[in-house]
Amino acid sequence: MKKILVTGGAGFIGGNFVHYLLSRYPEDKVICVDSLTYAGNLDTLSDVTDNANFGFYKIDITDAVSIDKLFAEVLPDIVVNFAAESHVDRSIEDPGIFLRTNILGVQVLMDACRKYNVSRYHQVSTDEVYGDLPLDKPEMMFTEQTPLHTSSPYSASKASADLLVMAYYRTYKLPVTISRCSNNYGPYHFPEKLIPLMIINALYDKPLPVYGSGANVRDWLYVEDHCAAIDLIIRKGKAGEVYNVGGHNEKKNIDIVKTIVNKLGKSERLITFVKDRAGHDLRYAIDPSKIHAELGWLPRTDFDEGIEKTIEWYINNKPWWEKIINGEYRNYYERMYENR
Ligand code: NAD
Ligand code: TDX
Repeated sequence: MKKILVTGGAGFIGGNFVHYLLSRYPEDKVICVDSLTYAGNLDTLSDVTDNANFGFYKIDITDAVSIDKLFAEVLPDIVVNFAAESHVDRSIEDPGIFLRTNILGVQVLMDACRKYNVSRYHQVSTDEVYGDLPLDKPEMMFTEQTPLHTSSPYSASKASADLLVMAYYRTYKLPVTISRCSNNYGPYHFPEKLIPLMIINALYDKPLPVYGSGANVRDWLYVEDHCAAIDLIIRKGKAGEVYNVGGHNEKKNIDIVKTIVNKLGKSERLITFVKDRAGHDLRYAIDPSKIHAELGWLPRTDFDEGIEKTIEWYINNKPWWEKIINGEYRNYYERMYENR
């Protein structure tokens, strides 16, 4: 039996990871810590709250006193940190909270891991720490050796955290691992992100705001495949190692939007080109050969199947996202998209 502490478990990927663990490891305990920011949502966990192997604590990871108290009580074996401010556009608007949560929060968690002899601290990082690749060199991909070279306050905060994690490995011998994954998609994805935003707007026949010309490329992975990769890394990965995670699934933004429009039977006339994101990364592409060779990980869901499952999930789970888009999110949407 293992006690796995999952921070940020009320968010998109953390929520999927909680479900992943509880359905596959009935002997393990899963303790979720989340401060429930605008992106955290207990509805995402409503079907596991009665599970005897699950516990939830509303705590901010930058609150060192509460985190220490929790570790003393729970004594986790493994900590997996998903908690973060995760949206690039919000980091451009207001960087401060990104630095606090994404860097100082990591320090607080790792100090607690040291004090309570946690056997693995896993940092969920991102491919954005490598910066971007040119559009006209399709052979170029990010490997674990690619230098960190960030573009947005968000990616700079994630890269800073990665440096701190490796410093704790070298200095204190804290048994850490890092995963750097490409763009995820799937159930429980917060509506501010490209794929859910386009599905929801298309369902309402609202304009579909594509930044710039829509030529930017992202490398998409179904969220359950990311969860499987992290699960493998925390159980079989080597301390002190970084693992890239991605499924060789590069798509232009405009093609993603057209796929969604066509699968929903809507008109491409809904597509509206709007002002580009400042510092917009051109292309991400992950080389996942290390995690494949060393841990045997391969993605299981291809894009066509994954996007259909995702669209179906949004159609069948309207109450989950309607509650969000009818709340404070309205102000965000207005700020970000009106008169853009
Ligand atoms: P999300 O924004 O959906 O969820 C983040 C969660 O963290 C929310 O539940 C929020 O309440 C919680 N949180 C935020 N600040 C906190 C704090 N100070 N204390 C405690 N909880 C806090 O994000 P996501 O898309 O699920 O991303 C999860 C992690 O994966 C992030 O670290 C992100 O950098 C990384 N990542 C995301 C993607 C992607 O495509 N979404 C890809 C690669 C890596
Ligand atoms: O309305 C939009 N229109 C648009 O054209 C939005 C919200 C996005 N875009 C573009 C910007 C990006 O090129 O779509 C692409 C994807 O955008 P996001 O969903 O905001 O994701 P991205 O910026 O690529 O970052 C995501 O992947 C890496 C996650 O949000 C990060 O947390 C993760 O680290």
